[in-house]
Amino acid sequence: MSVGRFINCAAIKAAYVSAFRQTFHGAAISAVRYKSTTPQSEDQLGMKIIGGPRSFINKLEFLEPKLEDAIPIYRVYDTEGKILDGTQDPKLSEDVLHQMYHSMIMLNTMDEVMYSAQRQGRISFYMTNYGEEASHIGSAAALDKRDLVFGQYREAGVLVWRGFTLDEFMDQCYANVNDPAAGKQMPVHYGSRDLNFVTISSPLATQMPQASGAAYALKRTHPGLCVICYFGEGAASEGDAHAAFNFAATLDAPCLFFCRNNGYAISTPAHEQYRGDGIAARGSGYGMITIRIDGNDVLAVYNATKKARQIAIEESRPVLIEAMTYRVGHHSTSDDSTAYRAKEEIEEWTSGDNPINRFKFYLINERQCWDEERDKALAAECKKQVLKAFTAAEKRKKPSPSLLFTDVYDDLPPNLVKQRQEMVDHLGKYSKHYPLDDHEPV
Ligand SMILES: Cc1ncc(C[n+]2csc(CCOP(=O)(O)OP(=O)(O)O)c2C)c(N)n1
Ligand SMILES: [Mg+2]
Repeated sequence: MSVGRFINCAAIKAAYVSAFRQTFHGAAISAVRYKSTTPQSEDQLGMKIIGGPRSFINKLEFLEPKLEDAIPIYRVYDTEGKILDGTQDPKLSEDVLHQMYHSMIMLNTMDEVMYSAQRQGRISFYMTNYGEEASHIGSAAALDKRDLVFGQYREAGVLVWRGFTLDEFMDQCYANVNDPAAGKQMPVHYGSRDLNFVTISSPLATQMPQASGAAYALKRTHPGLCVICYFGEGAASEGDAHAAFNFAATLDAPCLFFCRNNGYAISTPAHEQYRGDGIAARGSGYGMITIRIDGNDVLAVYNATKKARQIAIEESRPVLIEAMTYRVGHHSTSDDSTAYRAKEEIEEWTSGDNPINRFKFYLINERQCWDEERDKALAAECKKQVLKAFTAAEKRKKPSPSLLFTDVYDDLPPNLVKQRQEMVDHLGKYSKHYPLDDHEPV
């Protein structure tokens, strides 16, 4: 009951339609279009109507969402990395292309190692980014590094692109002495003031109204910069998402709302998440310029984000991007996705529409700037670097237990002063029951 229309890609439409039928049949059902049956304009009627220009019809007619009106999906290359329309190839330099590919492989390698580390009980929790590498790297590469990023939690690739080091990733996940939050956040709740990446927070969509507000502030204080706000199609059901869209639209705030529509919100598939034509269809309702893109095509993501950034800044308005992708991994290490989706479905996306392979095919076949030998060498080098950072992070001590009480209040209130003293006394008395040697002194 769904359709996935791509711009510039009639040939592979059929394959995608079937894939999208399975996973995105909520995302591409329909789009509302306004019909014009002999309208009479506001001017003709000589009326002023609050809320903007209106026209009238004298036929009783409801708007019917239609399958064929679904917003199409913009893409640059197909699943084999073949360019569909040469005018759409951004023709990035080999250096930039290699940097993008390197970031995708590094992200992937880090996920592999950290996922296994969690399974072995070495860290408490982890979330992989498998399948969404192109959405992260394509969008991050199109931004100015001074643009402010509000993430949800599955955007580690944006940090890789910006230069967050492997040590920083590992130290946060291990909650060791170098973790800026001193273990008070769960793993993958990264943040970096230096890299203009606002710290991740667990409650869904809280970053969205904050992003609208920050974009409004940036417009006033730093013209020429914008905010990008990443969120999942599941988070888009939160009230905060709607408040964020409306504030950004009415305040003309330069905010890029980047929806990662990966088909699932933990176990809830997109078709149970919403009716209508997915997230993109909401854009026009808020007066936002909008595009739906192939999130597994790194060049489509790059082009769309670059143009969206230009519009947001030059016209001072928000832009909504819906990137269609697929969450290949489990939601997190607390989830087993085979309980609610078929293994064949995962396999189909892993092999049939793999963002890393598609980019690699483009590099090899369209640009002749990559080969299998270099590919193997890159994979080995990334693994070496990730393991080195991983081993170092694991060896570092944990923060002092006293830091449990810092960073919330400037002056610790008396009840917490008392609790801290009780903790110190308790640890002194029962020290042999706690791994205190692994920690900095109390
Ligand atoms: C306000 C709130 N409600 C529920 C949760 C539990 N929760 C964590 S992630 C998640 C699913 C989010 O899905 P989506 O936004 O599509 O992002 P994805 O995990 O697919 O990247 C839910 C329901 C939460 N963290 N916050
Ligand atoms: Mg999702």
